[in-house]
Amino acid sequence: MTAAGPSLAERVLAGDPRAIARAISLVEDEQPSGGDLIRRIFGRTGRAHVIGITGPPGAGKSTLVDRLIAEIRREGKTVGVIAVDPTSPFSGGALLGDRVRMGAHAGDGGVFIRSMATRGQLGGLARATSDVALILDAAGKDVIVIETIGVGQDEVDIVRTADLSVVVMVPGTGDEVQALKAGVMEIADLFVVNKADRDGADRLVQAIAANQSLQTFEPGEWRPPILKTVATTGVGVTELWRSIGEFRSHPVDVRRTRQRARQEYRLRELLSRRLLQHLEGALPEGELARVVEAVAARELDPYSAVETLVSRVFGRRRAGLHGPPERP
Ligand SMILES: Nc1nc2c(ncn2[C@@H]2O[C@H](COP(=O)(O)OP(=O)(O)OP(=O)(O)O)[C@@H](O)[C@H]2O)c(=O)[nH]1
Ligand SMILES: [Mg+2]
Repeated sequence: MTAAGPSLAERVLAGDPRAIARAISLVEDEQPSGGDLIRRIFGRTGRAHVIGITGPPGAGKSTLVDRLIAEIRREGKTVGVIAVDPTSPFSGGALLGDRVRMGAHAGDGGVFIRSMATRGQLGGLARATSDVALILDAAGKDVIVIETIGVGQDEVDIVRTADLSVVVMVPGTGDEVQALKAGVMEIADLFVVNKADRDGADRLVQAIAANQSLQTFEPGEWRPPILKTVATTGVGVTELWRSIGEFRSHPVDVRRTRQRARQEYRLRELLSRRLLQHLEGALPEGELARVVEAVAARELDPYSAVETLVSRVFGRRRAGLHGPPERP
């Protein structure tokens, strides 16, 4: 525990932008003081409405977010934006683009924008993003928007931290095929066909609708609407914001179930990381490396390796990972 801990937490809770930025850096760098901070502020979270916006590079997500910020501010609400940067050098221009575009809100104290870089560590970004969302939530932001690129597993994990997920697609890019592959149909609460000023927008809407018709919906269940927007001119953005509001006020159970699922996911994730740390710390020096060698040399299978390692740390009787525990 650092001496700066409590005051930083207090400053975050008071909404101090510099404290928010500092707190975000701590969780981004996976500092222990970051975990300490989350512990202090967690009781004051759960109030913000978290919106995830995902879609392929260049789909117009940032332009759309920029428009949404205006809608949110018009209602007098405050907003925090987390723009998750791509790892791919091909979309490296995105960060600058985001800065330039969202820079229009730079002087507005009710808007906090932060870009986050992917570090290439699996799951690390999803974890950091959900912690950043907690910080912005505790800092009193009414709405939190998380922009992520792509439709891969990392994005799905990030989107899992949101109350509502918007999937943005663009006509004439074969997005519909990619979407079906990556299981985006399951995470979308709202589909946006952006760049509707281009040819093929209606075709894409139909393709999504056709896919949706294969899904079964319970009576009263939310059926993700498919909206068309032109982010550059703002066409359809008011309708999008209204739809987001409708989802929010629709079935209370959906949100509650999702929040519970989100907490469970986080808890399990933190737990497995902690247990792995414990195991690594508890094993004799070089033991893990020796077991890895043995598996690599095909002297030991991975299942037995796990059994051996776990029983060495936690004891034989509690270590039955598969099959019944051995008799003492
Ligand atoms: N014609 C047209 N262009 C658009 C529309 N929306 C965005 N654009 C343009 O598409 C380009 C990419 O927009 P961005 O908002 O940066 O897209 P993004 O999805 O945030 O991009 P990444 O963050 O790099 O994935 C920009 O040149 C925008 O001006 C639209 O509705 N119609
Ligand atoms: Mg962007």
